[in-house]
Amino acid sequence: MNRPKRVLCLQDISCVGRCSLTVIIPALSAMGIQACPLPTALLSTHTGGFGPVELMDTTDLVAGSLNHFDRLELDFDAVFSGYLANAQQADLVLRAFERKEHTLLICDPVMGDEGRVYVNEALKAAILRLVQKADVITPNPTESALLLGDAPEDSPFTAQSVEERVRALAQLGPSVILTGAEVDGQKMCVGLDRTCQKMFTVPCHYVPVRYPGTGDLFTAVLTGALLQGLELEQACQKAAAFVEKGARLTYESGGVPREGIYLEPILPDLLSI
Ligand code: PXL
Repeated sequence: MNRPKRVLCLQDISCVGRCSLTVIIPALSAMGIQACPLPTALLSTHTGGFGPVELMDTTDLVAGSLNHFDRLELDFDAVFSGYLANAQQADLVLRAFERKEHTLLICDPVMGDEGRVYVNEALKAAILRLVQKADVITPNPTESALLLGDAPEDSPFTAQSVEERVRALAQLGPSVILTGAEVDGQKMCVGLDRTCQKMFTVPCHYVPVRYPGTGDLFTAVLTGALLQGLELEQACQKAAAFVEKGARLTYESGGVPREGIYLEPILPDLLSI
């Protein structure tokens, strides 16, 4: 048997609230892929609804660990970055992106949502540098506007305006999946695969509640599916269907939104994805 593929995951650990590494690790493991977590911060909970959090900065750990991996000449099949605590960390991720050729580079440019921005100008500029090196990016509408230097508005799209947005993002370099876009009244992912220049849409049925961590879970399943050899469009379909199922189950079960989606009961689905 070949060794399972492995992904260096640069994200935070939020102890409670099912997001970032606490959903990414189980999802990748269930897909037969080794997740190597390098935490960008340690938090008591995520920042979306539990009040003031306990937070430990781990920038030194990230820097030292990347040096250690260099000394070991470790190879990763993919590097996947998400929540970053500061611009220095984003520049460290850039180093991780530049370590080896033939590594799949996935950047979820975590900067904001629903028109709100979580990052300062320095971190925004550093994330833009990462995006330009990445193979695939998965911004939400707010992040897509920020990446293009626009105001972080989260307004609905038309078929034409969403195509313009995605093509402009692809001009930065990577393949693009714009997540959670409302296009002519329908929520969808809109993608552009740079390898074949094909645009595609994946309609999604949203429940009327926002759960934290759904973007992290989406990009984790997308990464796993790409490493399994699927094309971007098929990988996007798998990831969107899985997150949609989790959100529906949680909504129908009356789950508390800030706790995230009920991942544990549906994790077995990923064994055969
Ligand atoms: O992507 C969800 C997420 C990840 N990490 C932290 C967060 C959140 C959402 O609020 O606060 C620290």
